[in-house]
Amino acid sequence: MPVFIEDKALLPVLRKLERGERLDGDDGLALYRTRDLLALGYMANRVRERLHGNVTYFNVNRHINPTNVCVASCRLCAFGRKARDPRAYTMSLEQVWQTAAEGWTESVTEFHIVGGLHPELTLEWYCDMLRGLKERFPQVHLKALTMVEIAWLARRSKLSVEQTLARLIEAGVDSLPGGGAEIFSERVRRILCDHKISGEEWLEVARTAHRMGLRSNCTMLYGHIETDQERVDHLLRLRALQDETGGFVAFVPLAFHPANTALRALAPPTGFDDLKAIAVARLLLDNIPHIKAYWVMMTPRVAQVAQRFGADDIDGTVVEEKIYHDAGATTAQAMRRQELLQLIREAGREPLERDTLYRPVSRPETGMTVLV
Ligand code: V47
Repeated sequence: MPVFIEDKALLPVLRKLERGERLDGDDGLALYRTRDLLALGYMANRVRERLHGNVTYFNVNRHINPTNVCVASCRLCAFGRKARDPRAYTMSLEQVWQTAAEGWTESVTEFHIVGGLHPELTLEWYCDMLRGLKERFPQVHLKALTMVEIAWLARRSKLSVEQTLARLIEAGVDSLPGGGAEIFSERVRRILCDHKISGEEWLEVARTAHRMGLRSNCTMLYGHIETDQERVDHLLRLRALQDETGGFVAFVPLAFHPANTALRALAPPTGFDDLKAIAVARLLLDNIPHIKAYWVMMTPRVAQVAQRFGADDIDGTVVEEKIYHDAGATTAQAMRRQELLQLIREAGREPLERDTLYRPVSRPETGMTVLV
């Protein structure tokens, strides 16, 4: 037995990895069930280094949440509000553009735009918002609207998902974020988010978007009431769609934050769970290029360690995060580029600034591509 493995149940997985064989559901379960985090991390790190060498990616981005008004009442969410709630807000188009301009620097390469399922905002409103952003910030990539928001806009405007996406693409959407996938299990969705589209529908919107040439990310919300089997099923369904379309760029495991949600009595996932989520994802999702340790959700400390447990990305500067902070996150709302560089370097990795599609960003002022 290799000296780094304590849990014998991991040996068949290691053999498969050595032979370059694909892991199956049983392997996934063995990975989730092990307490041998170092062996798991070692295997995931080997795969990560084979794919990305010593590089850790980051980007300079800004989150914009145009509204928190949401017709769904997901028990997992602390962000959404009913329209009559005094804490509800909906930005005007001018306010969205102003928010985008706040703290603006030439370095920003991405706006990450998501919000609630608003009962009144129309598809045309979203198209105007996107057009206005493109006019003002033509060089910035618009990663906007989750599969859930797209399905909602399609339903409200009585268009197909394809027609809705065509309008959004024409208005300036460049790619889609990975949110709203939660856990595909119908059992869990009935409890956590029964107003949301089903897992099958989420995958179908992603399939359509990929077929139309849009790339997207994908996520899994873990650490609530899901079983290991349901986690494995979720990852394998993403992997199956990726075999078909190749459209996913990055996978982002999202740790559940229970504070201020209907599930506030649950204990939040631990650092151990977070590292495991990263490592298992790296090993099972053999066809998704990037695994992102989102520092806002994991804390910068765990996201840093995750760079040696399978992750190759730490996400970005973010600037103003609401979804996790409404759910009690105690991390900062923003991170300066310099801080990201330091976190990455201290993990012994080489920082590489990327755009949304993982192309290296070169900075004309320094003439450098790799920012080290
Ligand atoms: O869609 C909501 C989740 C997502 C809670 O694509 C919660 O690059 C934990 O999707 N506790 C939003 N999670 C975040 C997201 C994301 C973040 C960073 C990068 C990317 C990307 C995507 O957060 C939601 C939902 O799945 N969420 N409420 C909560 N209480």
